[in-house]
Amino acid sequence: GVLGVGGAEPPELKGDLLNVAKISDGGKKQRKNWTGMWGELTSDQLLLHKERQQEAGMKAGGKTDVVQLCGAVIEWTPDKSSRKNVFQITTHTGSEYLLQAESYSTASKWFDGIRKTVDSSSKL
Ligand code: I3S
Repeated sequence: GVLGVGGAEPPELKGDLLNVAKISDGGKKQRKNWTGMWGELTSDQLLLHKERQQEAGMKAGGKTDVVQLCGAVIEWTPDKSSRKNVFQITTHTGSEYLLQAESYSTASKWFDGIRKTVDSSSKL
């Protein structure tokens, strides 16, 4: 893709409930287990919060999964689930996450945002 001089700030997204299944942890296959998680996209990470309040930085006792996007690969993966709007993030350490949203507009908004973050953080 073509970025202007200085690049563009990656869009930061939050506030959507995403269905997440971690299917590999550092190359080790995991049993698929879909869980609703609150997404938050930063300049180089996808944070997946168990509790919505964690988006605001408040303690909520839930846990946050941190997906490093530098060197990651993101792709639509219609064959990996019977669900619609499923895409996969493969991190540089070989962890694989399936993400899904009921609405295509929500799924594609996150796909596009994460892809831009992957591109910009992998360039540094
Ligand atoms: O890829 P799979 O094995 O068809 O994924 C399904 C299973 O993980 C299933 O759990 P069990 O392993 O306990 O049967 C889940 O309930 C399904 O949601 C998974 O399929 P989908 O198509 O929803 O990703």
